[in-house]
Amino acid sequence: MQTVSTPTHCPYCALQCGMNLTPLPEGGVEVTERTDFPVNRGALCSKGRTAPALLAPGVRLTSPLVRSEGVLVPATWDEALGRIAGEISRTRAEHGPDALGVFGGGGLTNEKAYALGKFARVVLGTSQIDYNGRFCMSSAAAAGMRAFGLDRGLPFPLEDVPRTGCVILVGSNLAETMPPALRYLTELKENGGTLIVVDPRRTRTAEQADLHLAPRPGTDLALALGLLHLIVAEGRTDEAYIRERTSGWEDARAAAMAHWPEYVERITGVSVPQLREAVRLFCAPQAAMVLTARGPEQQSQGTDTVGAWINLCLATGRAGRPLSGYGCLTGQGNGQGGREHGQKADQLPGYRKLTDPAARRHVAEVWGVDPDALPGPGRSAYELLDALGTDIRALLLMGSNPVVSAPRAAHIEDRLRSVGFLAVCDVVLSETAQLADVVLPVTQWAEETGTTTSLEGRVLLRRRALPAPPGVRSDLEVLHELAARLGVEKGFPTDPEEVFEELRRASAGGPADYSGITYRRLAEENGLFWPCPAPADAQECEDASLDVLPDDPAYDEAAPVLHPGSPRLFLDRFATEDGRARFAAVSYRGVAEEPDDAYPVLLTTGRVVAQYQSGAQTRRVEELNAAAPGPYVEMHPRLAERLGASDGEAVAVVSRRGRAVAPVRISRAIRPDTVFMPFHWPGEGRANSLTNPALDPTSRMPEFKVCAVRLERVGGVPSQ
Ligand SMILES: Nc1nc2c(c(=O)[nH]1)N[C@H]1C(S)=C(S)[C@@H](COP(=O)(O)OP(=O)(O)OC[C@H]3O[C@@H](n4cnc5c(=O)[nH]c(N)nc54)[C@H](O)[C@@H]3O)O[C@H]1N2
Ligand SMILES: Nc1nc2c(c(=O)[nH]1)N[C@H]1C(S)=C(S)[C@@H](COP(=O)(O)OP(=O)(O)OC[C@H]3O[C@@H](n4cnc5c(=O)[nH]c(N)nc54)[C@H](O)[C@@H]3O)O[C@H]1N2
Ligand code: SF4
Ligand SMILES: [Mo]
Repeated sequence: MQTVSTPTHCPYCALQCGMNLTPLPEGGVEVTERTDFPVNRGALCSKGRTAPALLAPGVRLTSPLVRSEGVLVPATWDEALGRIAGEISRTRAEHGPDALGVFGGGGLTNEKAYALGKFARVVLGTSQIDYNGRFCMSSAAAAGMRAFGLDRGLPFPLEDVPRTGCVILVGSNLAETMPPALRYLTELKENGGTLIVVDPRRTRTAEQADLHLAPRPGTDLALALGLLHLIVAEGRTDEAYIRERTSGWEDARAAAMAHWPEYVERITGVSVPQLREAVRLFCAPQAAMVLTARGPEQQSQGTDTVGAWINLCLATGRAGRPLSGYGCLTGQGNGQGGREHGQKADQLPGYRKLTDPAARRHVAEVWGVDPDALPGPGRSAYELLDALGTDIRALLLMGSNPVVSAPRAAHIEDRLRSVGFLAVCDVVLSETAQLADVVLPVTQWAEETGTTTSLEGRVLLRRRALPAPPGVRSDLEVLHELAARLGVEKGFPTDPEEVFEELRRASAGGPADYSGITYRRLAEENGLFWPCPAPADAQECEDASLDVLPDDPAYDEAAPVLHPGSPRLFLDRFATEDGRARFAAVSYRGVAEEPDDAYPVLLTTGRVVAQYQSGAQTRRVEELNAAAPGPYVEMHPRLAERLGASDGEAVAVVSRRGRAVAPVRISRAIRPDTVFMPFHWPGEGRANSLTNPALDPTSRMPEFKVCAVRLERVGGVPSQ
């Protein structure tokens, strides 16, 4: 058999590594190296390499399931879709459109995220839609918006990282969460640059650092303010830059000056000499970057915390200049695009605001509806899940597994059980799908085409490499069918390219402008960075960008009118109204739940390399389970000794919200006042049974990264 390999991208994280998929003669598909994609240059982590394991029929869902007499039983598509449409109509008639909830995911392609947002607003007429990206990078997005007027996680490509002078990496463990990206940090050091890692744990990433700062979890805001204090005190600010390119310095400066190094040392546990050393390393070179990930962001003051880190860049003239700037390492496969096209509670496609009358008019016109018919902003993810069974009576969930991944998960599980009707689209029977009234089995990345936008802001084409098995349908087909059954026959095409063409028009003129991007260009150009507007003349755009390929003789002629995309932002001006970046005048405040006598230890949570998120996918892959078989509680030997627990022994971790049991893993890599649990597992070792849903007031991000717990010996070995 002639095998043709298809160049595409990984289904998992936001690095969106390039890979080739080669169908095997005996069925299935093999992942092979794809070296032409510059971001990973062929390298993959164990998750990407083993992703095809989930394509096998035994592992995934291949038939719709409908709950009958309490159990999920196989059903036809007609029955399953009919049941969902019926429940939606009934709920809406009885309780109004806002009793219908929709929950999406940052793993969905741009086309799906766009169609889901449109479905909620146009077909259901509900304001109640949000998605799991709220739990991910929302604090960085809010801070980026506030400072720069635009949120594109990285405003520069990763290839700039090794060429800067110093990187402060705050709360990212990319050696485990994006292994191929570690290369950018090792190259930075080879080039003579320095790396500072801020993490309460000495992770595999922190081991690479020239300087590792290990603050107490939840104190990054104080740390960043203390560093800014020293920058000012040591006269290391860039006054000309501050004058010409920023606003709000006086207030931010005054706030930082109240954070004396000794005070910051007391809060964070990072010594004054270490603070000084960080300032010295950061300020020495011409160019420097600050990159944040979930560590500082998943806090109830995450937006202010990121704002304080951005302040460091602004005060030293390191934003909107070559090889310098602030960036957020977005997490999910389409974590960037997923936050741009309308599955977020307050948003319309193109990163437009639902409250902006001009945005409403533009999108309503593309959708062929009355702008006044579009609902307003709805609840944030946690608040939406928390309202299930009360204000929200029916939920359509696509691309998330909140039973494992939501904060205060036992409560959310209870809400999901009490909602009148739950429909879940998934590729596997996740813990959340197990609670559903109807489960729809959908196609997977290798079986469907679509675009994602990577953490760099690079829009990429994922290509279909093999047919889907009988019995499954794509998310787009599901939305098309449901819309039709609810009386909307048009506007929900099943062909992803057709959806993308509409997305182009809907995003045109918005902050995340995709109008100059086409599938054909993406196929030829290895991705395009947004904003990538179409040329002013729409006809010219159709001619140029849709039909002319680089190998066409007409291309040279057309090329000048094709926007090249925007790998680097803000070099001339920021996206704020006056073109200036805005300092955040923020002051330290503590976490929502400080330790006390009853709950004396801090819990932080995160990831391990071999499992992905709620584990719905990766816990079904043998090789990954062998590498990371279950939850654990990482603790310092001193804490273990105090508890009297030995390595491998089961302990209970108890918070005000619940209890989890998992074996101890003793490690000197963690602070003695803190324990760490990965959150990938359900059941008794579920870390989210413990976490605190205290929300950041701006981003509505829950405080996943810190809560107060106590530890109890339970004796014996845990049962998982
Ligand atoms: N293997 C794997 N890779 C993934 C994922 C996965 O689930 N598994 N998920 C993807 C997604 S969606 C995301 S969002 C990214 C997340 O990528 P990362 O942000 O790198 O992952 P985390 O492990 O959640 O958190 C990073 C680090 O923050 C530290 N930390 C904890 N509390 C604090 C604090 O208060 N301050 C600071 N400064 N640091 C703190 C933790 O010790 C941890 O090492 O990974 C993506 N890649
Ligand atoms: N304690 C703690 N909790 C956390 C975090 C933490 O650091 N600590 N991190 C948070 C973060 S950053 C994130 S991003 C969330 C993620 O947590 P979740 O939202 O639960 O993410 P996943 O496990 O990726 O869930 C995706 C689900 O969608 C399915 N799926 C995959 N692709 C598709 C598709 O194309 N269509 C459909 N319909 N389904 C699909 C998968 O099988 C899976 O069941 O967890 C958050 N929870
Ligand atoms: S680093 Fe992310 S994108 Fe790359 S192979 Fe691993 S999971 Fe996939
Ligand atoms: Mo995430």
